[in-house]
Amino acid sequence: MAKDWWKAVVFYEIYVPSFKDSDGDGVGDLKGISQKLDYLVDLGVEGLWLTPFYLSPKVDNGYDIADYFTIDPVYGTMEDFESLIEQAHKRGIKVIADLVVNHTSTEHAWFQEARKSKVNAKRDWYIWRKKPNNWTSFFGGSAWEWEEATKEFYYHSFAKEQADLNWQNPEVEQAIFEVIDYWLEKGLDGFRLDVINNLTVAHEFQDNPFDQQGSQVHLHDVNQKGIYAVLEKIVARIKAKNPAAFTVGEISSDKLARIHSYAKENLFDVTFNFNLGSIKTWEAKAVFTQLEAMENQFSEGNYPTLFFGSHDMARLYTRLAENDLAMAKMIALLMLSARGIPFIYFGEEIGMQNFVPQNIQEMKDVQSIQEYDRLRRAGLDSKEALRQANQVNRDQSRNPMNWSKESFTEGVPWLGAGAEQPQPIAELYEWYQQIITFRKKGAVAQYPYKKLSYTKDVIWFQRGSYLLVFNFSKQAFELNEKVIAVVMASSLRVSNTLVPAKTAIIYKVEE
Ligand SMILES: [Ca+2]
Ligand SMILES: [Ca+2]
Repeated sequence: MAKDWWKAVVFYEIYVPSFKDSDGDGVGDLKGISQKLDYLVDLGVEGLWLTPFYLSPKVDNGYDIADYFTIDPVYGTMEDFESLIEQAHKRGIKVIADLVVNHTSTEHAWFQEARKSKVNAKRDWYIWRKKPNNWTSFFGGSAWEWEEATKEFYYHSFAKEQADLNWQNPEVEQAIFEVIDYWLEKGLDGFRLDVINNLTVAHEFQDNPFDQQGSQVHLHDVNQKGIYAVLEKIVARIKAKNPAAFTVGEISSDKLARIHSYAKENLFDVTFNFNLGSIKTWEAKAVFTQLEAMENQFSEGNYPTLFFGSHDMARLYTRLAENDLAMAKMIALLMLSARGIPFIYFGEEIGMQNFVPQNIQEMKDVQSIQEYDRLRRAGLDSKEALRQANQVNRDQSRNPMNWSKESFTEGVPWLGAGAEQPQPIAELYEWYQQIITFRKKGAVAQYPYKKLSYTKDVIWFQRGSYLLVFNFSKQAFELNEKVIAVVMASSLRVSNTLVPAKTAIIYKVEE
């Protein structure tokens, strides 16, 4: 297997509980994914990223792992996993999965041991203090939780049910190495490494400073000095086991230089850069600014990632395309033709929209529930607290895949009703399919940008012998370039050189 197979692949993120339910209990599962592999082949994706399916109490939907070596029964069995890998590989689809090693669930046997006494052999696998400092959790509130039994606080950078592992302890490293070996032996083709720059903290435990808006600056609890050395060892272990394994790091930062610093030789193949994906509106200047910044940061042979949706972001179709098919088609073409490694979030190819809980009982995301409770304590009424909490609610994009109007109707879907979704948009699906097919021919993805440029409301770039034009405006314009032919266009045209409003076009041009 070529070591850099991932450079040509379109990835597809599957949020496991929400993709396909095979047994009618209302929760997506591994067998369900196997049943839909032909759908993914038809769409053209060749890489899957599966969110956690390991044993978990699911306080944070599986990102709180209670046993790294066991499949959670709600998602199936080890046989189901092995069969999924086999079936995927047979179809030329690679599979990567989350490696969540910043923390474990407090239900993990390691933590259950650690909490027993201060002299327990596992005590130092986690981070304990007699007194908390001012560090806050990324889900809100103090990052320290009191343990009455041993009269100390343990550290959790996310929910209190997710205790941070102590990466200064070499035993932790060895234990996680076994996890890595185990899943690569099972046939995984790589890992998406969750919140990976949070792994180490400053062991002087200095208080964090605050910015001018009064928000805490995470100076001492992320991107700490020892982090690169630890990550290099993790990556070395992965590549020793499988030199072709792909690694993508989730770096919590909005600084491209910082994000990029984790994507290089001996570190990750790529890192998620959220700046492009999380832009607020589909506006040419904002998109161009990000493309240009990525181009300046990532040299040739070094790839940024391209995505506008994930299980942590509101759905692309609602948030960015404003429920407008023409805009969704432009976004898709940009994501799949710009320089970088694209990650489609499941359902965006059929135009799935946000799920918005109408009451607190419907809310499942630990982050927004904590925010709701905080707002209620601050005196807001339930309606206003719900409205504000929904703005940070990650359930928005976690609604079940809308396979049809009848999908997820057996049993109770774990989250919301897929049936409330409008019908899947066949035209959008076919557009994704066409672009991916075009991309696979290799005529674009392997070339650097020529003339990446922007004028009012229009972005264009050339790669190889193709010119891509994105007209963000509400007006058509006449293209003043010598073109050979139109290869694909996201809307109807009256002439080859006319670029209608809200339209993206691929032209064949002289190289
Ligand atoms: Ca199920
Ligand atoms: Ca940590």
